[in-house]
Amino acid sequence: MSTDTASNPIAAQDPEVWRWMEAEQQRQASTLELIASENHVSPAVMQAVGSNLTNKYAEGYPGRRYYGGCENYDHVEDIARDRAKELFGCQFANVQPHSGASANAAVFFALLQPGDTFASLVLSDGGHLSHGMKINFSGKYFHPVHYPLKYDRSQDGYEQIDYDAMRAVCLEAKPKMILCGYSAYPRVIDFAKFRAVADECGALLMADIAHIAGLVAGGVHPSPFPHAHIVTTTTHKTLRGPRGGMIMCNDEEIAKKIDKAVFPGLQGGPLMHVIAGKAVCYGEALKPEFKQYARQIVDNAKALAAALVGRNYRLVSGGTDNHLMLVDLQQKDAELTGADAESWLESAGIITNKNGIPKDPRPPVQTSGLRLGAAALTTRGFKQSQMVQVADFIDRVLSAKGDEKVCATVRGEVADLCAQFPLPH
Ligand code: DSN
Repeated sequence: MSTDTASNPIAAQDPEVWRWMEAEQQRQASTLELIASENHVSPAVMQAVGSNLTNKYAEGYPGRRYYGGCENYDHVEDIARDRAKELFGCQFANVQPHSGASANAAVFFALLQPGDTFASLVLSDGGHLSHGMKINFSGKYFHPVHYPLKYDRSQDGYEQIDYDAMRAVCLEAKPKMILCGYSAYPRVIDFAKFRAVADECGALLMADIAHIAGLVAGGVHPSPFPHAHIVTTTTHKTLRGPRGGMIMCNDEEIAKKIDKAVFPGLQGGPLMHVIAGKAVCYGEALKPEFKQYARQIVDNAKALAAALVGRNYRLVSGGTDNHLMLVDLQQKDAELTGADAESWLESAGIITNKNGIPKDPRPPVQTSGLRLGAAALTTRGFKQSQMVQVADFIDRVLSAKGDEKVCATVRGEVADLCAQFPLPH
């Protein structure tokens, strides 16, 4: 890439930083991104996030700002909110949360009092740290109770949510809020069942659709609306937007409380360049092509899952309905940890993350599982046949226990495959 000042100011002005940005470009271009929470954004989203909209404070909301000069920002935020509402079919959207965790924090602080009980899936079963982890705000200032998965191998729906047990936990604990939506759960979420239990125990239902937002927007996962009272999401996973968060609902009173909790409760100035990126991403997701993209993500995940099962890997819950899967490495090799698998695969150009599996005997820094997602590869244009190739790469590396020669050979094949499927440009 050019290093002259006009076309590449960073390279010209600050080669020390540019060197690593360029290296990162190379890394992304030549490796397979299988982290289920990551994606490759379009050049239009990238342009918005790198734009002059970073220059301004716009504390407040459109038409009610605490700084002058916000008229253009008001339009951008209005577009983002309107598109979000259209995309997800809801009446209110707050597009200011800096991240999914801060969106979740805003909901807790808007609708619960410190010490209030809420129900969720524990992190080690696929939940999220902001769903009640002890050292997170959610577990420190609020009181989580956790509903289980089905842990008995002989049960139908093994390692899937145990909806009867969830109901029993909630009727017993009488939570003020029930959370559904997860970070490492490969199955469809039955939002209607959660809402029925929420109604039975007088709780609010919050759906955190950070992982599946793009699938919901694309119509390949049921929508949390009209069941959930509050929906939070990130914008950068399957939705393929900039790194950020969002909160949606259909109730004006709840919406007002959420707006206040986001600003001035938890945040100051919104990241308006990121909000512009969200607006652009929602515009992309409203196009018919996005539906095909979402469908292809699920088809690709299923193809990868089937190819791994065919190579004697066990998947948590036996497969996937969405964009991700959780490989239980123990069946393939009792000694193999998620940490080793992640590191060996990385040396072959395959980027994944170690992940605990339900009832994992190993600690989170090791784990017995590997989480794989199909969203980023689908963005590059991968179809089912390439996903089978990816399963083959993974199996060769893991079967060879990370042997250097095997990793180097696979690394070359990965680079060749990547060259055929360039990043969005
Ligand atoms: N850290 C994200 C993930 O990888 O799923 C969730 O916030």
